[in-house]
Amino acid sequence: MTNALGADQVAQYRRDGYACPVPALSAAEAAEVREAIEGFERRSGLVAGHVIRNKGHLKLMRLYRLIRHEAILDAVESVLGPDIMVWGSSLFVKEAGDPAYVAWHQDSYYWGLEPDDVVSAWIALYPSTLENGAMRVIPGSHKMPQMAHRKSAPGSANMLFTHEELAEDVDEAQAVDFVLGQGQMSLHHVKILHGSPPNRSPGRRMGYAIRFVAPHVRQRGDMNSATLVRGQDRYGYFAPEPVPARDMDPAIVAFVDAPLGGKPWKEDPARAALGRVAPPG
Ligand SMILES: O=C(O)CCC(=O)C(=O)O
Repeated sequence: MTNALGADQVAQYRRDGYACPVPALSAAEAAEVREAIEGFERRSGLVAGHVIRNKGHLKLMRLYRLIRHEAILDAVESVLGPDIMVWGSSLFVKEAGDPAYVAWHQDSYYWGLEPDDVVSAWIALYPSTLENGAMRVIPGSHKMPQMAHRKSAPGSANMLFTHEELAEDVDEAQAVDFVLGQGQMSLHHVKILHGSPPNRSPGRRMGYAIRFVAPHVRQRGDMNSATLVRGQDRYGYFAPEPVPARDMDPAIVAFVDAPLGGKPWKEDPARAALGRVAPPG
């Protein structure tokens, strides 16, 4: 059975820039993915929200399987079409009572992907609630021109890597909260304004966001690798990524975490040597 979005949800995605909630994983599958992440934390003593924050699908085998999950891809296909690549993934963890928040921003501001056929599937690995800091969006903001961003105040608890935020005030009265049950997901457009408040609950909040692109999308800058997960790549704009054979393979971790700002990935011989075409989805 397919998990394609209904016509009303596709219309909502086009009009408002999001679809939510969308079924994705069973509660058991969500618990299994969570356990893969938390088991890694227990074994390594490391903080997953830092160590596998970026492209975790190349670091943990369970996440590599997750990016090919048929139900997730069916829903993504409804908005991107049949050819789908994973350009990135991000793990967002907010601990109980954590002041960390995600400032209002547009992903398009700093990803450098064009055109905007780019959608994030944010999968709730614990339920995502108003109390624990569910994500919020401004419906329709994906149709606004690209907006200016600025650095957040030094010492602020903004979780974004770039420590940036929208340069103007947001009318939060317009915001829609993405309340999700464990295993449900939201889909959001790369240009939609979004953010999330701190976790005021006694439990953890954890979401895994997979960044899907259509193969005709191009990357400005140097983060240009991606993994084909469904259909065909007729363009070759992204360097293929290595296929992990085990959790935290040191060579693959080096591939993912090499500092940005150097050579484009496609032109970097060390990364090119590591890259192999991923098996078709
Ligand atoms: O997890 C959050 O609260 C924010 C996630 C986010 O900014 C994103 O997935 O683009």
